[in-house]
Amino acid sequence: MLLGAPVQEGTRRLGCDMGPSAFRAAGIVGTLRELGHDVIDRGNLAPVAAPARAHSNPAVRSLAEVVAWTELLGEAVHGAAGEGMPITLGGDHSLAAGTLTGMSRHATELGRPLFVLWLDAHPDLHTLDSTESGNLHGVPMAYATGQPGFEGIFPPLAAPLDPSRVCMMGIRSVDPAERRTVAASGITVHDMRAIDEFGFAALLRTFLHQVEAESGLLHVSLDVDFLDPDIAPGVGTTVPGGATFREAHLVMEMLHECGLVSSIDLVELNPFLDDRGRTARLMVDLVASLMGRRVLDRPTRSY
Ligand code: 4U7
Ligand code: MN
Ligand code: MN
Ligand code: MN
Repeated sequence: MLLGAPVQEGTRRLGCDMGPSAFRAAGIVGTLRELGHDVIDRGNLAPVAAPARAHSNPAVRSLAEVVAWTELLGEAVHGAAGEGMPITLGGDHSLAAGTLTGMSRHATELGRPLFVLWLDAHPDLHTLDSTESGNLHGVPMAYATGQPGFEGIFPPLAAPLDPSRVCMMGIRSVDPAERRTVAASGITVHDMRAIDEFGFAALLRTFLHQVEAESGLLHVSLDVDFLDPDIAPGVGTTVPGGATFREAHLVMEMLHECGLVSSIDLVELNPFLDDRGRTARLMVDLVASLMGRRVLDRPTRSY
């Protein structure tokens, strides 16, 4: 189930609103159908205009818009999860507040724990009080893991994510306030240093075994800036030293083999900054690997 979420109010740089169109132009629907999946493209969602909302942190921008997207996506993703696998086409990463709201409700109804694999250069762990940029694509994980200051502003989650069920990979840009949250929260954060040292496969395998052991649902949130900017220039927040082409495909292939992925965010694609659709095509190819494309057939769960 494809849901377009052309939100760009979570970032200062315009262009993410064209993300859903670029995913479609790069052939996401046909690619998934060729792999044998039934695909329903629900088109793009649009929240009703919300009155502006102030916050005691004057840096915070577009709060009302992001809250409206969170409510809308919470409903839409919850509904879609009951029928299939919601794949949300962003849009900036603030939309994960909404997709996680929806998946949290779905998981709670099923009585299963929700796990999150966060693939990003950034941990997106700012609170509304700690953000200095005021860009709300930097806050969704603080919201979803129950950090303070979102109550009464954002909709409550059915259950805040248990930090021990969150794994972040690819991290290489962390602000001081986020660093403190990482240390205090118990979230597993594999920065690029850890990945250089141990490799994606070993670290991801450990996490997937945990999801499997607890019969969890696994939500995957893929920020374009997880990838190295040399292969994925179409994003506003490039950070050098990201995942390579093969590392990213390996992660996707392992996710397919584990068979536990319940829902996906594809976020931060900025077609205005892309090089003739290259980043959009790479993201679609990564989704193909996650959804079953492989070089040679392998036994399932061969990792
Ligand atoms: B993204 C940043 F200061 N931390 O808060 C901020 F470095 O969704 C970046 O991961 C946030 O792309 C990046 O603005 C959000 C900055
Ligand atoms: Mn992000
Ligand atoms: Mn339901
Ligand atoms: Mn990022």
